[in-house]
Amino acid sequence: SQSCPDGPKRRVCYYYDRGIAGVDYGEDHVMVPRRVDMAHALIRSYGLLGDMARLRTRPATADEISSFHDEGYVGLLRDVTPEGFAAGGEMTHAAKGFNVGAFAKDDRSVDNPPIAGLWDYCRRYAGGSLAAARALVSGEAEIAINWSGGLHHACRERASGFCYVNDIVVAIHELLGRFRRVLYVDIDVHHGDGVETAFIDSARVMTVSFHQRTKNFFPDGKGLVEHVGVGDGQYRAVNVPLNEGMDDQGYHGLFRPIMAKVMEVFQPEAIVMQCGGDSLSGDRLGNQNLSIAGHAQCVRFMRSYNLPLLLLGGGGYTVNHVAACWCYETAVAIGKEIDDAIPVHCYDSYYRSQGYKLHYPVAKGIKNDNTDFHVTRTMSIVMRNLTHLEA
Ligand code: ZL4
Ligand code: CA
Ligand code: ZN
Repeated sequence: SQSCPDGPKRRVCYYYDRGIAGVDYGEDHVMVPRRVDMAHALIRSYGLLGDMARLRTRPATADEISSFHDEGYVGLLRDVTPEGFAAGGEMTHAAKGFNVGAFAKDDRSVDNPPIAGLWDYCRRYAGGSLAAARALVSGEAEIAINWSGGLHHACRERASGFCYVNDIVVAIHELLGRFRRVLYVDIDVHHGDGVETAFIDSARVMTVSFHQRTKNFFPDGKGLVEHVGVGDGQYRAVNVPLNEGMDDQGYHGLFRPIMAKVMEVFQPEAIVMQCGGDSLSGDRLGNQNLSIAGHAQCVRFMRSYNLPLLLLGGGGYTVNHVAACWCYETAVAIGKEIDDAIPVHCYDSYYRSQGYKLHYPVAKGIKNDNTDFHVTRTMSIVMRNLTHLEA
């Protein structure tokens, strides 16, 4: 096959379901599914759709979603409506029990509102990750992409952190039908707790999360460097906590050696990467300082191992940043250079503040609280944990 700067071009399958664009978490909610439509429009305007196969659209079924989730919870996701919830009866009570809710500002469940079309939304984004996993299993794709997936906080029987169905866990289960060991890498600024917990005692799935761990940052009390997994999964959960203000150089000083060691000791047969864009500079929720190039360098690094690779979305709350990032990462997946100038397209006005350039500059004068002392300590603990897996 044709060659590109990072080795041969890859067969890339891309999944996008238009039904996701109109999903509304609520007027002032920070999660905006339309950002995936923005990424898609950008990808199309750069002409990247011609370099990928499009996957057939089929929303996941209740049975497929139940491969991980609790039946009662799946039933609630299917039945709950904004009106039914507002009525304040039994459904309201049931929803709150599954951490789906609204209204009370102090209530954790405001994160996970009973939105209109919730079940349809879950089926569509999970269907995308499942279709992508199947394209890797069949060998149809070397890299498969679903930017609407990556909802890493959802638990077996409850919603959490804007996530209802854990499409990642469902996709990994599918991959385990064919691949002996699957590596999960999570560069979202939040800890990938739902995925870590699902495979906490599994020898076949290794989870690695890089995340912000500062006072009260969600999910509180998770993702400590000392959390390494249990039973058969011991040392197969890797956590890399960060302070605020990490820049590209500091991030890669950790990412490359840690991931190289993980690859060496775990020897996965497939890789799933959650590419949450909230670790980018200027995010509404995250406080990190990565550039798009720095974020995408993580993708490029994992891609260089030439294993079946599933790329998923996740967080990302400054919509123009995250859409630009996922478009650029799509180009990286294909192995194609794209121009910095954003083409004229339906959403181009969103990029005005970044001068209609894909690569916006990182924030200046941000303090990097990740001191050499902190980084060196984290690195040495993680590396020591990983030596336990050496043959
Ligand atoms: C919002 O403005 O830290 C939800 C959530 C809704 C609209 C109106 C309600 C206003 C920020 C967040 C009150 C909101 C109070 N609205 C939210 C402990 C918390 C309880 C809820 O990227 N309040 C909970 C979840 C995190 C908490 C982060 C990241 C997902 C992912 C993968 C999930 N929850 C404190 C916050 C707003 C809102 C504004 C919000 N929620 C920010 N951080 C959280 O990892 C997709
Ligand atoms: Ca993470
Ligand atoms: Zn996040």
